[in-house]
Amino acid sequence: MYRIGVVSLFSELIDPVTQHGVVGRACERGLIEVMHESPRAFTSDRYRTVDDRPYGGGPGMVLCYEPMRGAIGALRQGLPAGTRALVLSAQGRAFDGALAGELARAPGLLLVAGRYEGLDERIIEAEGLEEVSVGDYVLSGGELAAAVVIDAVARLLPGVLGHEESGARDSHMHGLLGYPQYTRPEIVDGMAVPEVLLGGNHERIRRWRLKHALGRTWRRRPDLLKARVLSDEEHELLAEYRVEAAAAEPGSGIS
Ligand code: 9D3
Repeated sequence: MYRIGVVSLFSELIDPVTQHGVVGRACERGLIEVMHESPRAFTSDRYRTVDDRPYGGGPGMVLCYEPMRGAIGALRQGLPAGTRALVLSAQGRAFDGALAGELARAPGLLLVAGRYEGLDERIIEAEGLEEVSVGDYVLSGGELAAAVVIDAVARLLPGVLGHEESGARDSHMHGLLGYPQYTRPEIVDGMAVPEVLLGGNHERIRRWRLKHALGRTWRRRPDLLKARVLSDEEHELLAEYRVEAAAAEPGSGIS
């Protein structure tokens, strides 16, 4: 059982990922347990105050140290030794597949989601929280980012994906964007499905899909392609894609 603890003020924003689809089933089957604690439960004043004004002035509010310490401490009780402890933060290192893999290999995971302008820096230090961001855009808090991390990590845990969805199937597509997908009807609004996908030639289909996965990655995410070694076949298929793309380009002389 992989245990995940989440500290947040708005657990309703994280629940959907644990209640539906692949991760929902993994929770039902007891492969994953997600526990939640609110810093609000670790306040003692009559207004249950969790935030206060930033020292030094400026806009917004900061989450107070003590309620966060209480919520983190309570969750740590139920998490195994060696649990990775993250705070979702716009200032963090970028979350990616490699980090998802590391987290899936850890014995457990603690996720702290901030709100307002963030946490008192001392809780990050004292708890040894690793700061992780899910992208270069501004969110209203860490909850949706925590949901992203839970979903990406859960998919990598043993038994969570059936062999139908398992990554092993597309191992040759590793590090590439997905290829185009089609389903019935065969023609819709005058648009046909690529002919190769209709025949049963699995080798031709495999090469077509690999070519288009390479082509899309080359066009949209050249950074991913640079980070990946291409096989001889992949070089050949990408060259083919580029020739065909150039021929299809307006101004290529082909009407
Ligand atoms: C506009 C406020 N910013 C001042 C420069 C700082 C800031 C504070 C709090 C920016 C974002 C947030 C709330 N965001 C998150 O908690 C967050 C986040 C994000 O905004 N983008 C990408 N990943 C993440 S993970 C957590």
